[in-house]
Amino acid sequence: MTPGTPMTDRTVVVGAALLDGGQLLAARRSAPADLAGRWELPGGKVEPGERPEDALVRELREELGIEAEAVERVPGQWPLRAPYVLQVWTARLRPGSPAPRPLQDHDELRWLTPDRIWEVDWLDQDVPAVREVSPRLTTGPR
Ligand code: 9L3
Ligand code: MG
Repeated sequence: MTPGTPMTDRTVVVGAALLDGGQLLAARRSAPADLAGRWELPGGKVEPGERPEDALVRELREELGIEAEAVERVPGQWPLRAPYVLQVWTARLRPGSPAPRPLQDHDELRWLTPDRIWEVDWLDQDVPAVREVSPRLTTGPR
């Protein structure tokens, strides 16, 4: 990094543990090729100067066509390809939001009940985050 370059949020990738009715939304990536077919917590890169919670709402609108809100940060952060790190928030649909549909980067969505959470092939990087979130399916936002 150039000396004097201010540190911003741009190395953070936000992922959403979108919870609804005790189920977690998993999204299957269609791109890039090395990630296609694997499942993730939907989200993406925080833009310079953007709050991570705002990036989450923006990414969910772009990728899934939903109106969502961040609820709380899941403790921890997990390394992605350098310099990115994954941070995760639980999130919920706002009243009246359309149902999620795959608009970009995904080709399938699935709502997972707690007993089914490990039935999809999560991206390696998302596994620790999903493990952290899974107990909240029974206690988190309904
Ligand atoms: N990534 C990993 N797990 C996630 C997300 C949302 C993203 N839950 C990785 C995949 C890409 C990078 O972060 O290598 C940037 O994500 P995107 O902007 O392509 O969604
Ligand atoms: Mg994305």
